Amino acid sequence: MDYYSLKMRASQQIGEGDQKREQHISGAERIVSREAVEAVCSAMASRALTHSKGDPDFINIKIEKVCEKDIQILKALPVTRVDVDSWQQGLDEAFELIDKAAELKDFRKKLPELLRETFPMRGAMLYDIATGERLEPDHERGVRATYMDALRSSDVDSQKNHFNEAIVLATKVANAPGMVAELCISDDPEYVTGYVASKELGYVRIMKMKEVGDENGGRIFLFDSRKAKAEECIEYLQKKKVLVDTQL
Ligand code: WAQ
Ligand code: MG
Repeated sequence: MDYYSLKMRASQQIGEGDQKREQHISGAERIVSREAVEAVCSAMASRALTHSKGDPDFINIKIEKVCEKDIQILKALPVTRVDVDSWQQGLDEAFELIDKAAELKDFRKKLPELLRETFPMRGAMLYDIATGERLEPDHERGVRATYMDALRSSDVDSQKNHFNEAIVLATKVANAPGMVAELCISDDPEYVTGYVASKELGYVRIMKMKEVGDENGGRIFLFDSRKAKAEECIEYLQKKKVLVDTQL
């Protein structure tokens, strides 16, 4: 059977004159059967046009054929959840988990700053815990994990299901060569649940990680250059076709 990859991104021009820049509004990735292509494409357009971050003036939807033999099937990370009383406590829990995964002294002190740097980015920061360097070829954009979907998912929701999409992305990312852990906070203003994920930790949902209404969010992929080459990791994130089995 042939599959098709669909990718959507939507943005808006903001600012005046020299300050003019593209603000990312929405993005989505799917891998679906031929029959689902048109419906998914239309759902993507509708999702971009109704996003809470704003009204996009640029929407790009790219459709590509994918050979079944090039697709890797992964088992979804096991999910646990951490309930917290406040977003401050949630962030604290997340930093604690990341700190342990990175095995670096005082690393958590750096995390708020790193997280802030991800806020304007469309992709994720790829941070090398061995050298303290950022490895994204384009720091403004970051690296994007692409070509992934849930196995057997034929749904064509024009509304985003944050959890379903995040478990797919986190599972792909956790399986990338040299990946140590991921930290994620949505940039959708009304979505306050975030997560920390890795092969060892699984997918740890942290129920509150920011204030309602806050449009800042981002992702940090913690990578260890002693375990793999950065190029290999980026190649996997950006090119490898992955379907995630969430029913195992
Ligand atoms: N690859 C890399 N980074 C990405 C990608 C991608 N494919 N998609 C988004 N990002 C970055 C980008 O900088 C966004 O600003 C940021 O992550 C947040 O993206 O269990 O919805 O799509 O309920 O807003 C977590 C679900 C939802 C938690 C996360 O992120 C749960 C979410 P968003
Ligand atoms: Mg978002």
